[in-house]
Amino acid sequence: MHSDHEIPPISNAIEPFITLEQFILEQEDRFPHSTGAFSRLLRDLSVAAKIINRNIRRAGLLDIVGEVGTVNVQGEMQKKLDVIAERELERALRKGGECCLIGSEEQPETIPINQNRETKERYAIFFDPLDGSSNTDVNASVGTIFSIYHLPEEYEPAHVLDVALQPGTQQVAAGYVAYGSSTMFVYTTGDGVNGFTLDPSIGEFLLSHPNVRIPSTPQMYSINEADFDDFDASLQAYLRWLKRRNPETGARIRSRYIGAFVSDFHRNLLTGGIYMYPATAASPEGKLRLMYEANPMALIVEQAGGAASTGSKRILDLAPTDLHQRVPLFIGSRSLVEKAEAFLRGEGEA
Ligand code: AHM
Ligand code: MG
Repeated sequence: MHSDHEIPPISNAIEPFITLEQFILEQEDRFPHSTGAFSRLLRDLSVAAKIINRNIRRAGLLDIVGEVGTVNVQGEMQKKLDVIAERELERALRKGGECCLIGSEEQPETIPINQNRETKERYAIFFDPLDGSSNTDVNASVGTIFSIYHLPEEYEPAHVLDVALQPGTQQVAAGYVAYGSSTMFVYTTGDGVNGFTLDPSIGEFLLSHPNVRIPSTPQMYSINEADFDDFDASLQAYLRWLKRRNPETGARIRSRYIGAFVSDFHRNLLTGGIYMYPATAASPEGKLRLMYEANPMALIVEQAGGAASTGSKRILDLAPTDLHQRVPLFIGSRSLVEKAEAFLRGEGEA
């Protein structure tokens, strides 16, 4: 017990630390995909993340908040920080040399890079440079999402997108960076999920969340309920079911919606819960993009023991047809995703 005036001791740190780079290097021997080139690729992404982080942290002080004045391929006004994040990722990947194809939310077409490089290992990377970027104007959380695929040794350059567009099950790795109250780099190579927190004093991501598992008792649901009237009646019924008190415990799931997928996903991954962006009248295919939003998060959530679905199909099994294709998304704790699927099939409880 502590008196009112006594401050309870706070444990200083979890020592000894392992840095993201050390962790990646240690994995090299253990996994077929973790070669030197692959390790360098992850390192390049983490360097870009640190630079993006630096810009976000000072955004209110520099002239980098607000819109650029251009519209991206999604028809959305580009934010200055969208453009900065995109540029830093592209720069890091060009410099590193392991990535041969970039597909970005901010670019209409894929960008071939490092085509003349003598390398057997060629990777394609799809990313959302700054997810939830409308949040930057109000000092709320945002994120970066990435998805990595192997490219074959030989391919016809004109058809590179055809070989790069593969189902999510083929991802070599996937991850995200959450720029929240602290900055975290979370990724999977298909052997569990690990999270690293940036220590700004030494400029390193340190392993803080080893082997993340999504809790089996969900705490949160996340959806833009302003669209309620646009939802299918079966989804409305599911939402009503989510709001009920647990008849045994009296507990009720809480609602949280930040408006930045990375942040909502990250919180639900740690607390247990479900994030939903369904089809609506305005967005009949949903809003989120398969290649750089749904697929990478689907791999992560499955690796953490959760599930990701369109409402009727497993996200990772979808055969992509377009870089920017959209997909309805129900992602999080397996029990809640399966319940959503049941309601959408018309098999929910009354
Ligand atoms: P963005 O990638 O252009 O930022 O769009 C995706 C974002 C998600 O991060 C967020 O969950 C969603 O759009 C919010 O959309 P809405 O305002 O319709 O709820
Ligand atoms: Mg996004």
